[in-house]
Amino acid sequence: MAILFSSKGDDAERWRNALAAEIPDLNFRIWTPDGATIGDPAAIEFGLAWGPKKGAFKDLPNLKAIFSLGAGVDHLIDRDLPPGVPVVRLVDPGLTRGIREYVLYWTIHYHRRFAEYADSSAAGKWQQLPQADTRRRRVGIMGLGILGADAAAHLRALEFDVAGWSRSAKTLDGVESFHGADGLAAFLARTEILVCLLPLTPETAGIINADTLSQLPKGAFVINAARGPHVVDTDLIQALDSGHLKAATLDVFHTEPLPADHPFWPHPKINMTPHAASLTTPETAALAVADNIRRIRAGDAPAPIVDPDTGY
Ligand code: NDP
Ligand code: OXD
Repeated sequence: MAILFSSKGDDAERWRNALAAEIPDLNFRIWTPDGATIGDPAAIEFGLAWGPKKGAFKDLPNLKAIFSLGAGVDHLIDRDLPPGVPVVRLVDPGLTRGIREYVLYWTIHYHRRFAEYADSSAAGKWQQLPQADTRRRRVGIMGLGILGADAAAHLRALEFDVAGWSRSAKTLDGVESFHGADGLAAFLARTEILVCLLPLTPETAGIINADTLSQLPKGAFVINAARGPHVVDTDLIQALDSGHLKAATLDVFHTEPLPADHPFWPHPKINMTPHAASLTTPETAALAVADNIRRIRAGDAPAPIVDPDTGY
């Protein structure tokens, strides 16, 4: 039994070791363009991938599942994956914790006006600002799945006024739920700090645009920790430059690494991180992958499987 690894950026040796610790009899093979390292294609039952080369998982007659190395699966689009083989998303408490920290950090940063304190400090100015109250700060999370629901629960623990927007209606303790196209306007109108944790699909691409940004109250903040193409870059810059938005935090971009001449780099109201809101850690993520391999071996379905119709 073997697993075939194909990723641009992930550390193959760490994955090999982490999986070996869980499933010692799992052969770990690394994809190369000439196919030389694959060995017997019939022995490969699993794929493990982030942005694999097109066709890397073709012609493997016993392939049972392809595991995404991330929570998102847009990196698997147009990769000529074999039809009918389930694609399994990564759900890893380590990944969830990272996003939680990122969302809490930036929400508190904006809520407590820490950038203004940093400016005062740099200018040698002693100036207190009015104390903000979390109970009166309206945070809105687009995407109430594994990551969005977790972030919402932890924001609630700090007593933020939290709402979420998803495809289907949700019942989450203390979180106001909006859903579907019909629920978007009301969700945006009440949201002072907008957090995007949506998957990238044809329906969600470009969702942070001039129209949706204009529906946020003046002085709002945007935190995008999902995918770059959720944002129409020029619309975001326009909303910041006009003063409608106060600031934005971006972790993800249309092109990564962000090109050196992109106008986001010098923008004074944009805070950026290099797709590092939460990094996949092999030592924790391998537990989830190994768990699913055991399920498949026992004749059960892995989870969560991507729905090809919705794309997430
Ligand atoms: P889930 O699939 O668990 O959740 C997705 C959520 O988005 C669900 O609530 C879903 O609604 C909602 N949604 C999907 N499509 C729509 C739509 N058209 N309209 C409204 N809501 C919609 O995903 P995760 O929480 O695990 O991950 C979310 C994303 O976070 C990933 O796809 C990835 O892109 C990004 N990510 C970024 C990282 C980073 O470091 N920057 C790290 C990890 C993930 P419903 O519940 O009704 O299905
Ligand atoms: C992910 C990511 O999808 O790292 O997990 O972006």
